[in-house]
Amino acid sequence: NQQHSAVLWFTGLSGSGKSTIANAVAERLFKDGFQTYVLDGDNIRHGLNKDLGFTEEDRKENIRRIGEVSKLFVDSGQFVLTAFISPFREDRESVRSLLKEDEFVEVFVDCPINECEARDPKGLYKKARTGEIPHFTGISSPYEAPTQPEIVLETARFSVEECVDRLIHYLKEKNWI
Ligand code: GGZ
Repeated sequence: NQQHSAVLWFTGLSGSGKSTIANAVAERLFKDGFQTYVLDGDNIRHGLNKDLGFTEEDRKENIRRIGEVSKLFVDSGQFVLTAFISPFREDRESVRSLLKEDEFVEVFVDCPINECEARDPKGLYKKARTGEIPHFTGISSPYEAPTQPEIVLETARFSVEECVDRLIHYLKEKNWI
């Protein structure tokens, strides 16, 4: 009696709420007895990908490796939630193509840049504006919004709890949980 396994691939600007929502969803799934794992900057960019920065080339490689790691987690029977900006459509589609159709859920964490910049929890937008941080997503580096995401979460309009509920509802509708 195996659980469904899939990647919930969060994409969105810095400060949009990807990690917050991914961790809250993971907690809900875990409490309900599902195997889950969250991949984010803390456990990937500080370890496996610590050789990578934020040039276009490095971001592509970052996402490629995360895609491969995600596939391993899916093969091991878990829900894996990834929280990376993943700014390039082509890279996200490459990850999608590594997996089966019902194993990849693109979750667009949609938040206007002015709202992300107003939140600026780590002061990074401020540093991006002064040029202290180069090629910062949304300021001096592009973000390509998904065109056909499975789910859109508008975090400037809905609370974290509402966004979590939305995603849980999606998984229930699919009969995966
Ligand atoms: C964007 C940057 C940058 C630049 C450092 N551009 O809000 P955070 O801090 O915690 O999340 C951002 C994180 C982005 O790493 P990702 O691995 O998600 O990016 S990508 O998918 O594009 O490879 C931000 C911080 O790292 N950060 N410099 N220049 N975000």
